[in-house]
Formats: sequence, structure tokens, C-alpha cells
Amino acid sequence: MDRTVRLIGAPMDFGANRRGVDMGPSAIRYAGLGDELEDAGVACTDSGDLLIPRAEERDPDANPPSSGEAKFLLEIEDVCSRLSEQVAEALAEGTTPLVLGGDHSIAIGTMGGSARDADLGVIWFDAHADINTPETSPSGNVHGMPLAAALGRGIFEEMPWAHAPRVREESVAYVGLRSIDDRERDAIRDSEMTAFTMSDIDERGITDVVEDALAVATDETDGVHVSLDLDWLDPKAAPGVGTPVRGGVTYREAHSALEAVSEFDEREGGLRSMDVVEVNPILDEHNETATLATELTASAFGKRIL
Ligand code: B3U
Ligand code: MN
Ligand code: MN
Repeated sequence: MDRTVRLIGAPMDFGANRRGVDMGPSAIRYAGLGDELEDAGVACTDSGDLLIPRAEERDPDANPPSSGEAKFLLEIEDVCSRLSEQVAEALAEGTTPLVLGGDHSIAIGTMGGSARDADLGVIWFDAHADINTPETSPSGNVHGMPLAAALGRGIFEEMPWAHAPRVREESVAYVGLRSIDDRERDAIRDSEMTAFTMSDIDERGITDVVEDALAVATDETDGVHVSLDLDWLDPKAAPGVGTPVRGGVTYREAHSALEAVSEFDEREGGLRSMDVVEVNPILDEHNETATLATELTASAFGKRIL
């Protein structure tokens, strides 16, 4: 395949409730991402990391009064605005942006850049729904809000840096949900998004579910963004995450899912951007979760056993 992947590190933990995800990009690179991608048959260039201030130097509550409960929102705005520029630039140069988090709030920047010149489908591999707004969030952590931000829900509607008008509810598919707040449940039920939970995977198998998710994300869109939150996996396979939830997908199911993404991409094209988030090396065991993140990314870009 004639593809160049452009790595962009976003070592940001402003959106998470546990410190440590800022080390994710280093841990993922150290686990050999560049070589793995080359094994997958794609070329790889590395733009390095965005410069991000340390959380200790900032006041989490220094938000505009209209922003409700959303910690470090000003800092997240700054990082995501810069990230979206880099993502848009990578696409304009004909490369595929691969953003290494960082907590999941960085996906606001990735989607913003990726949806700038295209109608964007989204596949959200996550235990969580990430559809809270500052008005509904139980925690004030923005890593529980990136999809709401991209869709312009609640007060995000008035935040041009967050709202990506070319992402529509009908083009969003969740895969693997199992931890949803009450108000998120209502939001999903009242929306046009498609949600496949762990129960759907139990009943139908991961491959069928991912095929359906791809059908949703590619229907009347120009490309797909894949957002991979490592807490999607069962904590036995991915212990190094800040908010582990029992009952996630297995190592094998995760590989099948991302291989299905790449098989689809080989057949029909369309994998436009990806981010890999929530790897927390402080909580990890021997860099296992970062290594897994690396392997799964290689599967998404075409690496096969044989
Ligand atoms: N839904 C909860 C918890 C959460 C979301 N994403 C993660 N945790 N990683 C919240 O705080 O919004
Ligand atoms: Mn998430
Ligand atoms: Mn999650």
C-alpha cells in the first residue's frame, strides 16, 4: 500500500483524572511503533510531540464562566487547536495522521483537523461513551466529553475550536461500550448515533459488529476516523489505563477488530485518521499496554500474521 503515516504526539493529561497519560507517546514509540508500521507495509514519519505545559503550573478551574464544569478547558482548547492544525496539514500533504495520546480529549483536535475538509465517519472503540458535556459530566474531566465536543452538543456548540460540523451523529458508531453514565444513556438513545455494546459483541461476534460499524461510518462520508481508547480492552490485556472497566474485549478480539478495519480500508479505502489514547505507563506492567497499542495500530494499518 502506498501510504505514509504521520505520527503526532500529544502528551496531554489535562482531560484525565489520573496523572501519567502524558507519558503515553514516549511509551508507545519506545514499544516500537515506527518499526511495526513499517512491517505493516506503510512508511512512517514522525512530527514529534506538541509542547504542552505541566498540569501543576495551571489552574484547572480558570475557565470562562460559561464553560460549566470542565477542568483545564482553556489548556485543552490551546492544545486541540494546535493539534487540529497539524492533523489538517498532514492530510493536505497526503499523509495519514496518527495521533498518540494523551488522554481522550485530544480526539477533539484530531477530529477537528480531520473533519475540516471532509465529512467524517467515526468509530469509537471505548468502554466509555465520552458524550458528556460540561453540563452533564459527573467528573468535570474532559476525556469524558470529546464526542460531545465534536458533535457540538450542549455548550460545545458555541466553541468553534471543539465543534466539528462535518461530523454528524448518523456517522458515529461505538464499539464495545460497557460503562455509561445515566445522562449519557439518554443522550445516546435520543441521538442518531449507533452504539454496539459488549453485549452485542458477545451475541454477534466482533467481526460482524465491526463490519456494521464500518458501514455506519462510511455511509455518505469521505473517510473514517478510528479512535482507540485502550480501556476498550479488558484490564487483563491492557492494565495500563486510568479508568479500567472489567469485561472488555480480549487481545484476540481487539486484533480481529482492527484487522477488519484494515481489510475494509484495503478493499474500499477510507481510513483517514486515527488516535490511540489513554495509555498510562505509570499504571502499566512492563510497558504491556503501550506494546499492545503499538500492535493494534499496526493491525489497523495492515500488518498480518502471514
Ligand atoms: N463517564 C465518566 C467516566 C469516564 C469517561 N471516560 C473515562 N472515564 N475514561 C466521566 O467522567 O465522564
Ligand atoms: Mn475514551
Ligand atoms: Mn474509555
